Amino acid sequence: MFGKVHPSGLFPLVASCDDHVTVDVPAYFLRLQIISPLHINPLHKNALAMTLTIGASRRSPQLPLTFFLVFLVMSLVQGCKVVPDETQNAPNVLFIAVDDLNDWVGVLGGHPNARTPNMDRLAASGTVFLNAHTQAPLCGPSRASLMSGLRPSTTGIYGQTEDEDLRAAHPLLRDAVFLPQYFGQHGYKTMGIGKLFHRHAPEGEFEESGSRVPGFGPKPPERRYWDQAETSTDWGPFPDNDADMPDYQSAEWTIERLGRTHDRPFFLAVGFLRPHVPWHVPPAWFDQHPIEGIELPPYLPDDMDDIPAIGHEVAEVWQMPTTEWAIENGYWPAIVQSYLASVTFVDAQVGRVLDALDASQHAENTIVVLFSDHGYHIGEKNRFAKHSLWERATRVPLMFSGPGVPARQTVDGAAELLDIYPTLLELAGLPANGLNEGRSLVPIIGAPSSDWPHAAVTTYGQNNHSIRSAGHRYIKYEDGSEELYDHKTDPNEWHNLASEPSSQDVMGELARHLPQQNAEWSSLSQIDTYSYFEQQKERSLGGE
Ligand SMILES: [Ca+2]
Repeated sequence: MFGKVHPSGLFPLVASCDDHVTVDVPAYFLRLQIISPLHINPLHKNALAMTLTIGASRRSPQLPLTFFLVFLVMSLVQGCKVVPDETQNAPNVLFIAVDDLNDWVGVLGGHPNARTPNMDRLAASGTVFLNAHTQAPLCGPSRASLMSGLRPSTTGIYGQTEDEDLRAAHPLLRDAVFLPQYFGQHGYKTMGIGKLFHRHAPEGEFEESGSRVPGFGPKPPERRYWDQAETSTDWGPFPDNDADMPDYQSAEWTIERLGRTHDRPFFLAVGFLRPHVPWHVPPAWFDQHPIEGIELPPYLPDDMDDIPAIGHEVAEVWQMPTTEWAIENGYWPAIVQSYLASVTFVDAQVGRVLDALDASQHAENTIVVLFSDHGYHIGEKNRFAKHSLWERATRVPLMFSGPGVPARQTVDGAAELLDIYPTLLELAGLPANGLNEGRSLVPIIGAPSSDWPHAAVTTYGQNNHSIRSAGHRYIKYEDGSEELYDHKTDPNEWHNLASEPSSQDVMGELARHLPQQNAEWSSLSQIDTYSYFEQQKERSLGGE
């Protein structure tokens, strides 16, 4: 377990040393003890002791040699993997990703008809972030960001990127350690199923992969209401049985693994597909949302009139239904019902997994994180889509529970999905990853009412950013156009205040959160159904 290093044996150790390294140069000289930052974490009961014993020859105690040895050992330790203590008190991680789930979750209050008893139960058993936002309003770049710990504006991954292309998409990603693998490198058993990265996960990311059923679940033989090749958007009850849904099967796979005894702590990830389109789930879930009781979300017909021209281009979603169309055809209540039914269905799958965890030997020693990759407009701002820098598309559920996370707690401070990576490391007592651009939320989990001066940044394309603070949303596009919304008086973001003289100070303050870097588009990333993004990528990469 512990490496014993002789000068001649240094090199083999570099690849495999762990939490205790002894360097023993014949005879005498220097004894040095290093307590790494890891041990200061009070949440991790099994503080690791790292002791370096350096001996140098009694016959040759020259100072230069000693310094050389100290330097060598420090370099060695920096490159070490730190393995959790063998007594196995290191907490497990259950990582639950939900696809396209906006804030229509009971505890988040996004819709009066939302019915999510299981996510509400998870929230009550831990800490829920009420002002959490995605880094990109699109699956691929959001997941690439949270898994790599890097902002879209750092990597140029503004659009969809195949899992196997991720490493080649930007030089920083070549040697980056994605979140599951980071746990794997620190002694965890990693297991994952379903949609976790853009499709499932890069090859080899998980020690045990349950893969993903391609697509988004069973569809009726014919499209029912919306037939457009570039989207799976459609709705209504289908199929008859939960067991035919990939999400049900993913829960099953996860439950089986929660029932096992593992020889190491585990990182177990499950990525659910609903409420991603198509909004087809079995009829029983529609029965929980009778159409006559459905409330429509807030809608202002001339809402888009005060948005700058580029704002319309950036948020273009030509293949999706508009709200005007849905109203004209009488479909809006059915769409709302179908989305709500899809949410309640996926909530039940989350519930099955949580029940299995509660019944398992891992119940007391597992950190749970649940999040969605971005939000979704269900008619607000004349659209049924993600693809925007507004609240409906950026706000996400984000909740943690388990060891070190107080129960029945809500946090108002702004959080980003990028924060999941460093937060999980700190909760698990693992060393921080220096490449992470997010921040650990552990301080605010420990003191939710403390001052938290941070804001959440969402990026859509190159140099189009949205900043969400406690009270405002500020958007700045690449051409300098701006939007400002005051959430205290305008939670629906209907009235753009950017042109008012009294807004200038607030906008100046919020602009300080804009990323300093706006990387050029990665050639391996695309949003190719929209002309604005195709043209922006061409401009970015120097083509005309
Ligand atoms: Ca407006």
